[in-house]
Amino acid sequence: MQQYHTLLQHILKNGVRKHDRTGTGTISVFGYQVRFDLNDGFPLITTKKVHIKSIIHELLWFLKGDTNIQYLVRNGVGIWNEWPFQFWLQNENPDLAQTKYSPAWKDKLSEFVERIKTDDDFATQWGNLGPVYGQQWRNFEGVDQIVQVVNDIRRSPDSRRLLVSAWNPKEIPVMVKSGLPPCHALFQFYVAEGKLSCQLYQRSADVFLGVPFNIASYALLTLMMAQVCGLQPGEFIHSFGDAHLYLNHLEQAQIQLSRQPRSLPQMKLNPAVREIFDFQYEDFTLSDYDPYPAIKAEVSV
Ligand code: UFP
Repeated sequence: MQQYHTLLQHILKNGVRKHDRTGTGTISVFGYQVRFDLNDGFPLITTKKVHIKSIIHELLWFLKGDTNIQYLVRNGVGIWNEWPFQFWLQNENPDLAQTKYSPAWKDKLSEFVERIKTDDDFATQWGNLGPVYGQQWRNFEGVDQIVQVVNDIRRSPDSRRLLVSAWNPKEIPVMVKSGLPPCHALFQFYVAEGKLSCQLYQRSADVFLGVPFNIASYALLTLMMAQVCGLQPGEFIHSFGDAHLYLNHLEQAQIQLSRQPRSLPQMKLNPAVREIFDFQYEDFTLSDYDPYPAIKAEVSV
C-alpha cells in the first residue's frame, strides 16, 4: 500500500489550507490518481487496522438498494449513524445536537441506535438517509444501473459506456438534508485481455478516515463484478477531486507514515456465487491480514 502512503505524503507536502463545510479545516490537493493491481493482493491498508466487516456490509447494503441504516446497525455497522442521528436530534433536542461527542450526546446516540435496531416504525421514519448510493445505483429515476452494467459487461465487454453514476443533480438537495451527497460519485468498468478493471471518481475524499474504506469497497466490488461476469480481476483505479487531510488528522497521518507497509491480505469470494445480488456476508473470506493497530481520529460530519 505504498501508493496510499505516497498520497498522504503528497498532501502533507503540497496540500493548501482550505476552509470546509464542517468547520474543521483541511489541507487539500485537487486531482490525484492511485492504481491498484488486484492481482497483487487485496488493497486493505496494513499500516492501521481497517474494519473490513463494515466495508462488506455497506457494499451489500448499497447493492440491495437499501438506504435505511437499520440493516447496518443490525449488523453492528455504525459508520452512517451520525447523519440521521443529528437530523433526529435537531428535532428532538436541538441544544444537545450542538454538543457533539459530549457524554450526553454519545448516550443519546446509543439510545437512537437501539431504537433503530428494534423499532421498525422509528427506523422507517428516522433511519432513512434519503436517495443516497443504494437508491441511485438500483433506481436512478427508474433505472437499475447495476443490472444494466452487469448485462452490458457480459454482452459488450468492449463497450466504453460501462458507467454507474450516483450523482443525481436533481436529488442533491434532498440528500443534503438527511445525509451526504455522494462522495464516490461515478465509476466505470473496462474489460481487456479477459480482465475487469474499475475506475472511480471520488469528488471529495477524507484521505485519513474515508479513503481506506473507499479503496477496499471498490476493490471488493470489482472482484465481485469480475466473478459474476466470468472475468479475472484487473486494476482498481482511484481518481480524486478534492483529496484532503483534516487538520485534526495530521498527527495521525504522521504516525501512520512512520509504519512500514506489510504484505497485502487475500480476499476470497465463494466461487459458487454467479449473480451480483446473491452475495452474502458469509461469501467473503479475508486471510493473511496482519495490520498495525487502529489509529483513532474524529470524523468531521
Ligand atoms: N467522505 C469520504 N468518503 C466517503 C464519504 C465521505 O472521504 O465515502 F461518504 C468524506 C469526504 C469529505 C466529507 O471529507 O466526507 C464529505 O463532505 P463534503 O460533502 O463537504 O465533501
